[in-house]
Amino acid sequence: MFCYQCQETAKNIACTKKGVCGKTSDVANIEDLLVWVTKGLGEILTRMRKENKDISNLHSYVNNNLFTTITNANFHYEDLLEKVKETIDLNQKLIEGLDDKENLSKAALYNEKDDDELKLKSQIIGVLNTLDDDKRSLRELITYGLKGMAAYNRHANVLGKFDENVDEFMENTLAKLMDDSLSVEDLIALTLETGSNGAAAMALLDSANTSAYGNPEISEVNIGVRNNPAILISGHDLKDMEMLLEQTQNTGVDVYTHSEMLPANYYPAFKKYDNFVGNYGNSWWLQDKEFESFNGPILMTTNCITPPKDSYKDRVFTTGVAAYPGMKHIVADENGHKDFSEIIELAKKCDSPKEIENGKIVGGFAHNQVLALADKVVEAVKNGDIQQFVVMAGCDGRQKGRNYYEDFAKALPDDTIILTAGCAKYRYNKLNLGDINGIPRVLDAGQCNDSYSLVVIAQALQKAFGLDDINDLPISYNIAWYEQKAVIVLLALLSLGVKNIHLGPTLPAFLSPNVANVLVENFGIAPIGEVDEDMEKFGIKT
Ligand code: FSO
Ligand code: SF4
Repeated sequence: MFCYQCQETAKNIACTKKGVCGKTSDVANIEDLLVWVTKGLGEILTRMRKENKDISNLHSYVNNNLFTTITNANFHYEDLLEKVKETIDLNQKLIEGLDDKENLSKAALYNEKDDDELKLKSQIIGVLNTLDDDKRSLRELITYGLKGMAAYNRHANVLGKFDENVDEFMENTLAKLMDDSLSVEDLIALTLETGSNGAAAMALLDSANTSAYGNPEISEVNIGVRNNPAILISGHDLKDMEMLLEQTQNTGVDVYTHSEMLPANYYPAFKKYDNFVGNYGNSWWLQDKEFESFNGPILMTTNCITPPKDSYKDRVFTTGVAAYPGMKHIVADENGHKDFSEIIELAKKCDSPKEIENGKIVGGFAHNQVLALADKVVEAVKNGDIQQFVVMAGCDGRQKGRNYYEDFAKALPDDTIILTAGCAKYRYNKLNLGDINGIPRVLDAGQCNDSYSLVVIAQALQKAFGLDDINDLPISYNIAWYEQKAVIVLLALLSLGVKNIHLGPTLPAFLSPNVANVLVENFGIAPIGEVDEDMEKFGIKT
């Protein structure tokens, strides 16, 4: 195995024996094979599009395959092997229907069915097959961006929203990633295009979420517990959230969110369920303690699984692209409906959650809500009550160096506001940082995909202040990354012209020195340093 797709990769070089995330080498290898045959599928779909063939129901294979290889989504070798075989079969079937079958790639033509042969192939098909350091770096940067984009695209598709341009770009780009004639310059251009398509995918998901569930609104979220049996739901899939709330009505079973599902508490459509109690616990990496004390069943709707302890493993269920050996998996029927009755019945037999904290946190500051407060915000900036905004979006993680983000939030002066999205918020959303003229100092827009909201807010402020350049706003970017959705968020920000982003806790291991230089020179990307130094670099007066 050779995997360096996430921030916690071993020694910030690569995981080569076993993943720091807990992934085995077999799983890492079969994921590489799945990505490879999916590149072949991308090429075939691109050709079918040119031949005006109907491919509308085939995009989901691309999205699901890429999404399932995101860090902490799927640890299940047999499940991934099945997906590889299914894709190979699909590729062969689609090739038969092509008018032009000439010059297809090896990935498209690959037609192995034997499990042992597939395993052998998976060991030699990885990242290191691209020999040139810079091309490898850019190809992987784009691949990880596509994985993040696939996740957001899939969430939007599940809610009935599609963007043919996004699908076309993804499939075409998968094919281009196998094209040896593309130069480093071509790949840099493709990286930026990946960012702008990522922004389109995030806009699509934003419209899918808000049209299905309303605009997030200022909300106080209970972080304590009630005395009923309960189910904890984690991950990012709001459709699963809706189905779980529907099915738990009048059963005596409560529902709580964990980690990235916290923003479900901000949507009007979910507030009507009186068994939806609030949020339990913190970000994904603390699940081994928090799932234990929760006592009831847990539903993982997307990535963010950590290897479970035996004490709660049999209470964890997966669905969608998430899978873990030994955990029960809930599949959707042909209409997308999922039957959660087994989880609900199990909940009834479990103790109610143990309280680990109490009180409330405030969130729900996606673009619509913040723009409703725009006059107040603009006035506070003009009269000097707000000195600066700091975008501290992205991911949380286990590494010690991430204390930096809590220290940074604590050290920010009282006239600054943190704009956040993603699980990074758990480093400072319980610090009680107060408010400025009634505007809370931590404005949580939602999940990592809701970083899109932060861009909409920045663009609205740019207009309100009559500025030509988004970088002239009093906004600094101090972003934490962990997995591949953060990669597409970063590329989207770059494509929108945002400069001088500080990225931490470490720069991605998959950036070669030359590619890192391109990002530094053209976009002012910088690693984090010491809190005081960074505060000064951002021009924040303490
Ligand atoms: Fe965090 Fe996990 Fe949303 Fe990621 S929960 S780490 S960026 O998967 O997706 O923000
Ligand atoms: Fe290592 Fe991250 Fe890959 Fe897991 S996903 S194997 S931790 S680089």
